[in-house]
Amino acid sequence: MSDEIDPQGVEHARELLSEAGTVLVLTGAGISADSGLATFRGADGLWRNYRAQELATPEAFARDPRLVWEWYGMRREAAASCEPNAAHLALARFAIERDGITIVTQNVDGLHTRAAEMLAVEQPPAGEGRVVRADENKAARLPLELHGCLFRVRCTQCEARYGHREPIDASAVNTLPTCRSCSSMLRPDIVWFGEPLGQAIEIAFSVAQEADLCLVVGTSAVVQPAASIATVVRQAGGSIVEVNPEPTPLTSLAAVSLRGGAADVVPSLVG
Ligand code: BV8
Ligand code: ZN
Repeated sequence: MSDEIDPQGVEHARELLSEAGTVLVLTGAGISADSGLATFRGADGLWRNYRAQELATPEAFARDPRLVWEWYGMRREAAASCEPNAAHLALARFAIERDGITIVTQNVDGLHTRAAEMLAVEQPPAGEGRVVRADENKAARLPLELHGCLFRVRCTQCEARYGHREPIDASAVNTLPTCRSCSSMLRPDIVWFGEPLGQAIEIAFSVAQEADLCLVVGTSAVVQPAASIATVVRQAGGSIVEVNPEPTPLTSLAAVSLRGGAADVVPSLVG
């Protein structure tokens, strides 16, 4: 752990985590910064160079699906070439090893899921001649992906929704991916601005009502309704532990706010 992270804060956060029966972990783009992915709103943020309103809305897709797919194609390539970092892995292990842990992410990069999958096949205990899948005993404990996933698509016309990892050819409208069932155009399975979040947010809010602690990692906490998950935990009597190099609107509500990078700090909290 680097020197500037407050050791007393880390100790306090560890105590709160060990006392908590149920923990909701809320993550944002900052947790993937240490894997090399750009965040959205920082100095080098993705949306400094691209105007979100031109790309991450249903109106933008209706106007220019090729341009929107081109942008998502680039982001898929960037995410696919990254690896989960120490924070993703520590959280995946935490969720597998302890009951009562729910990981809720705003990220669409799939790195929490990949971390869980990397831990899902474990070495057999000595003397046992078979591989134990973590999901056979307690968990593959996949995260709740509030804003969707870059590697899933859904149909613009029918109900079809499925995984899609193949490269996107966005050179022309007629090379964009089409639905297996009805041949209509597919779109990224991403929640764009102005769109509802679906069942994941309902589950997240009901977990938040019961959670003893919300561990918030790497989010600017400005996008709603996701940011309210932490305030719901607080209002229901739970506490907030925050990990972020910068202060956020949640900092004043947090019992502990640790200034540091996710990959440095998170393993020291949940390891
Ligand atoms: C809805 C997907 C209703 C696309 C994304 C005015 C006030 C309040 C709300 C609104 C408003 N106007 C409009 C709204 C609502 C709107 C909203 O919240 N807007 C905000 C911007 C004001 N919300 C919506 O539209 C939502 N839908 O409300 O629907 C409805 C109901 C019924 C029926 C119809 C409609 C939909 C929200 C969609 C969110 N989708 N994008 C894509 O990804 O391509 S949001 C986008 O921001 C990202 O996807 C990401 O998930 C999300 C959150 O960002 P963060 O993850 O926090 O990232 P950010 O860059 O901001 O911050 C990074 C942080 O990391 C920083 O704090 C930094 O310090 C830190 N960091 C950096 N390095 C590290 C680090 N931390 C740790 N370690 C490090 N190493
Ligand atoms: Zn279809």
